[in-house]
Amino acid sequence: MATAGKIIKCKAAVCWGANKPLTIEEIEVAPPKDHEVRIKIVATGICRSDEHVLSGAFAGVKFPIILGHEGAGIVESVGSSVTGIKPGDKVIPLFVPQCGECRSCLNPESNLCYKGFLGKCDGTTNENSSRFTCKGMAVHSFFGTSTFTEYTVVDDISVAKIHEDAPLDKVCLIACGFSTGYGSAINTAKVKPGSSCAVFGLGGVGLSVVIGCKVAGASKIIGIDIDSNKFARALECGATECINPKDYDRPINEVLAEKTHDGLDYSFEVIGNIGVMESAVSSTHFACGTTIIVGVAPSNAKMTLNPMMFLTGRTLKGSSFGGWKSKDHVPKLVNDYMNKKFSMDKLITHKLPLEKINEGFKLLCSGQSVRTVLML
Ligand code: PAD
Ligand code: ZN
Ligand code: ZN
Repeated sequence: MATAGKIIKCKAAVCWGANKPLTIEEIEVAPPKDHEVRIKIVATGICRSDEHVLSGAFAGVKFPIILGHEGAGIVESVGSSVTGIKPGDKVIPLFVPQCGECRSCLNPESNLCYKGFLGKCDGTTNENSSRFTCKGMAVHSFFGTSTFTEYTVVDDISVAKIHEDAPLDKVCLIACGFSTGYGSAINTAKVKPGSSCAVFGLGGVGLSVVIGCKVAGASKIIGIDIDSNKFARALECGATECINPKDYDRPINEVLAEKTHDGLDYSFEVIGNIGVMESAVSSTHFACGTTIIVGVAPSNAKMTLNPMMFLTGRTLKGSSFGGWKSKDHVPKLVNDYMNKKFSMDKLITHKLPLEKINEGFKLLCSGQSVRTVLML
């Protein structure tokens, strides 16, 4: 491409601090260094985790920063030593990298690569510096992806090449929300055919858990949300019934125990609320129930659970990015979507240009949207 090796000037939504609106700015994006890839972002979803930064809930974030980790785009140029990816390829930037060498990457049962954001909160590239500047200032990158910009630079361990015909305005959700929910059912819980499941929280990630439970063959999928407006969509995604805890004057675990012959096989917490996590555990069957935590709780939060609940045979697990090994599995998930193994169409409620990004966050916070996809 004509821009290879040169600084690119482009538009980006810059976040200057917690609780401040994003502003659309002209930024400079430096060429990719060794083992880095520069990508033209085409579409990106707005995820709750981006909003957590905006509302100040994420510790360790440095400003100014370009958020966004649910994007898809086309490679513009690659740095030296990059193999398997070339300009023109369709790609998904990965907020969970896969270095292939660390203990997590080598273990077939785990997916949180040591080189990911859990090890470095400001989500910078390999060299711990970003490739963005704005008004002469360095701008940090987020989760190693930064997709709220026309161009971004990521590490080669943080990008997956996908099918050349993949619709980027849909498969961008595979970068986070969809894969997280779907994989927590398929990989982490390993939901069995004929089983009973409950999903607490029916946002974009929760609905993706519902889709995963359905694909896995669960016979009962109960959606739970305090916002009954979420129910119609949950039923369309595969929930067999939906309940609102506000409609009951007794604990929801008692209601669920009655509906499921003493308790669920699987429950999923997809909100980030400690009280709901405790209910999700007590809603499962005492001897064979499994709970998966997907929601991100505040960093200082503590759960209170009686050990007897686990002595009887319950299991409690957590799931990040649905347990997928990102570089290996993201291209397969894209192919599965294209082969119609599952649909994500119900998850996208709004499409907006990048300029309307603040409106997109408002739609998420007011519960009006499931996923807004920004088109760049
Ligand atoms: P969302 O805000 O769109 O959906 C949350 C849903 O929960 C909404 O429908 C709310 O009405 C509902 N809700 C809120 N409080 C309650 C309550 N007390 N009882 C029942 N329902 C309630 O968020 P999302 O679907 O985008 O994300 C959900 C969580 O998943 C959030 O915590 C996010 O940070 C987390 C997440 N985790 C990962 C991961 O890798 N583990 C990845 C992406 C997102
Ligand atoms: Zn996310
Ligand atoms: Zn690794």
